[in-house]
Amino acid sequence: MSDYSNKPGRLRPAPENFLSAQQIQQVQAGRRDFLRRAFASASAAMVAGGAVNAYADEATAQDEKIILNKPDWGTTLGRPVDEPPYGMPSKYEANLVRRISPGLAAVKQANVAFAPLQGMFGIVTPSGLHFNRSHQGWYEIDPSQHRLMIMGEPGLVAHPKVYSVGDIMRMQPVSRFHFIECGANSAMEWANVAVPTVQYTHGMVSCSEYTGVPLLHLLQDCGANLKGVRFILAEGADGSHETRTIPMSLVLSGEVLVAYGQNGEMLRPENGYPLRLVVPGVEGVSNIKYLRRIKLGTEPFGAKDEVLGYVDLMPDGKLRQYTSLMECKSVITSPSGGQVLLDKGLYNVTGLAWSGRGRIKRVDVSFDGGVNWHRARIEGPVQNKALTRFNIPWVWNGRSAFLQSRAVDETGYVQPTYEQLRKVRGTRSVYHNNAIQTWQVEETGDVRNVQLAHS
Ligand SMILES: Nc1nc2c(c(=O)[nH]1)N[C@H]1C(S)=C(S)[C@@H](COP(=O)(O)O)O[C@H]1N2
Ligand SMILES: [Mo]
Repeated sequence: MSDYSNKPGRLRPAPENFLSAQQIQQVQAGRRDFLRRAFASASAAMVAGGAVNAYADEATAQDEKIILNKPDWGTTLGRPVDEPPYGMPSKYEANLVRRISPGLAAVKQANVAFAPLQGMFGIVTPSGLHFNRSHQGWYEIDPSQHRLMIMGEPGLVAHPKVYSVGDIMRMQPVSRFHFIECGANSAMEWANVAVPTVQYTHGMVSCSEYTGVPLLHLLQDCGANLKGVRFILAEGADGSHETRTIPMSLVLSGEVLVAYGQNGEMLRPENGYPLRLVVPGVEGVSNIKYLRRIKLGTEPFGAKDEVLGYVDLMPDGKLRQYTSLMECKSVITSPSGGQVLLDKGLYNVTGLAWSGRGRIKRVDVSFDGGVNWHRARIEGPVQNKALTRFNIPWVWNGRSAFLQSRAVDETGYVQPTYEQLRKVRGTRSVYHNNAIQTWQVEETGDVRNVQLAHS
């Protein structure tokens, strides 16, 4: 697990992409004057109660040169408006990409590409940056060759049916924002491996606006005996034929979707095009991609990834199974591991919170490892089983600091410390880690992943 040579560099609050190579060199060589002055005036303004000038310094010679310059882009004809026909991010943002964790799986097809949470804003994960966990690689399925079958144990479905993608798109759709988090998100942290960046500690969570049809409506269309069904089995069409049991109560709530839309367009192939099951609040593996079959039944189906995988080894040696709900969790995404605070002064501390039980009620942030807590500002909208963004301003005084966030959901559940979580779950778990994350800001400004003894 040692080769993280592809870890992202100094991102925010030091967005190196916006600095010239010369400026980066200056910073790395310790000549930080151009930023020191900016931050000094910012923190002075904070102390004085917030002057108009708090976030930018007086114009420097370099600023004047830029503002008075007449660059190509201000004096010539730009590019044709239909090139490219499908837009791409700026080439200056090329660092913000999904990354594979070295050593996690022998073959790349069965690995995870983690989402770069450290560089994202708001709550929507751009589709091209959504994490990708595939047990046997992803496929580009021809939608005209894809079908979804709904069937069941004897007596449970009056009219078993096979739907095309077009059939499903004719039905009345709903659009909802939901997170998907792999049950193995933050897995390495159980063993305190301290992987270096938030991309690897928490990058198996993403949030999209999904468009699709409640599975309930499809079951009604098939004349399912809704009172008789207690569990459903969902199966994917890919080589892994991922299968999972889902309690019928979730389906009856109307929340479980057969989705084809993601962030305003069709699902991306990596994320299950042309159909995926969205089971809000439930661990990623239940959100079956390339959905091809739903079977209705009366007992849990005992699939591989609920009996052997995605289970927790408890202190008494028993396996905890069918614990699929993702409990309330949060993480500071910036400043976070691998980033560098270039100098003392004002920073925006930002992060994400979510709960498989509903809406986020509040998020508190600590700068001293959990001794004092400050209520973060929640940036709406706060939605059911969706990522929720929080922000809080902080002036770094140049000394070692321990940054933590702690979320509370609408049920009153409070995100636990590692000490609290290990008391219940022991130390042999891999999955379902929702403990409070600590980032240490060292005196050098480097940010590290640490775990404190009593938090
Ligand atoms: N058909 C199929 N569905 C699947 C998987 C898979 O490999 N095949 N992986 C599961 C797992 S373990 C997770 S965490 C989520 C990941 O969804 P994503 O790749 O869209 O992020 O999909 C789930 N659904
Ligand atoms: Mo997963």
